[in-house]
Amino acid sequence: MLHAALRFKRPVYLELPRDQVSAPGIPHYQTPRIHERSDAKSLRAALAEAEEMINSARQPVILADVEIHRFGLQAQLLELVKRTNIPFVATVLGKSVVGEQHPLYLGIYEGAMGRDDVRKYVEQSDCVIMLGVFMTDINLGVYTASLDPARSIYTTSEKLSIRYHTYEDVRFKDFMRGLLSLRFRRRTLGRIPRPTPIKTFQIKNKESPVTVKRLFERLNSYISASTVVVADIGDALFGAIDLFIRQRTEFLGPAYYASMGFAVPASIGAQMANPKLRPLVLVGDGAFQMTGMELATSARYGLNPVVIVLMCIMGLFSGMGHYLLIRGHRLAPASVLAPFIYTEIVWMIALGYMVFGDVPNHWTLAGVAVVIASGLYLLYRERMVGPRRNPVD
Ligand SMILES: Cc1ncc(C[n+]2csc(CCOP(=O)(O)OP(=O)(O)O)c2C)c(N)n1
Repeated sequence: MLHAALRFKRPVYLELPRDQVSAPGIPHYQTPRIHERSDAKSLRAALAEAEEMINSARQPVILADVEIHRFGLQAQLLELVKRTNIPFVATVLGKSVVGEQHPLYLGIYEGAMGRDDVRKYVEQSDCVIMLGVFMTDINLGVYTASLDPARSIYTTSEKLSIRYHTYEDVRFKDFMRGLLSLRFRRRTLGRIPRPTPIKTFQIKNKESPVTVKRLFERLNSYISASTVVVADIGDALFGAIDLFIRQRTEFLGPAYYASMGFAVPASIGAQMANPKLRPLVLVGDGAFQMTGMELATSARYGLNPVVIVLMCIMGLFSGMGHYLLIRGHRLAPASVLAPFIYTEIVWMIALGYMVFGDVPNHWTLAGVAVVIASGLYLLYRERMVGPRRNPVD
């Protein structure tokens, strides 16, 4: 397990069987050095194919992801970019792999969910050099990315393939270092897509409403080289993609597991790890309800994250709603409460109309019909089955 954690630079679960808790351990146990060296011939062949493919490409592009952070290969990435003049993009998970003001940085590639100019550049490339990329749904724009293996070099801690050739036993680090030993032609670049430059935020009209767009524009001018942005899942993460990260590895987001409730606790770890950075936490009201209490830990350790809760009023109301629901279940059995819960349908439609001017469309009405029909079916079925003998069931 520990070896896997070190080898792949990923979290692992350690489960200790109860009867092993007091068993004597093995002091200074060293894991066997398995799989640590690359197969020299395989590495050489892979590098030769990579060199030929990159040199003959018309428009190569580098796609850098999280394993560049995890294996500490940022310097190698920058060196490769410098020597070859090949522009690069990052994924959401790899955001801030290097400072986002690099002149050859195009932005975040996330299929149809990202900027169109970046998408076109990457998808029209005849050689996408994918370095440490996790090909997952969220990371690649919820199934909208289109990366053709026939035009890719794909290397991670687990696998290396170039076009349709797979090279066994080549370590990610060795391949990355090997790339720097190759002879690449330095290319002259035409026009490349660039992120919109950061503007100083100006309040045009004091009366203009706060919008998500303006909030993120404002945050962009607030962020400095000593800010670490920690985003939770939802609007917080997707909005934060356009934030300009000044230094490397100063953006943290759960773009792999998409786990809600990440940002507030992660900010504690981030600031503990690097006390020079002040976390800017972006979190939705839902995720904040799960983890807002962690701010007590931040306060206890004297940390000073700036926390922005998106849609906090909704959070407050839904928190109160949940609380009242719990109170209700303490006072009466669920079967008694069920009819009252159904009245929510009427209340919500009425409130929706009065507050937002919403009239339920046919989808909403169809959904309501499904919910009511399911409830009636359950009622009918329970009556047919009769009371259960064992109430615990
Ligand atoms: C631990 C966990 N539970 C549930 C989900 C499913 N999920 C993804 S986004 C989301 C809602 C998040 O709400 P909020 O934090 O308010 O952010 P918003 O989407 O409104 O921006 C849920 C429930 C999840 N990703 N992780």
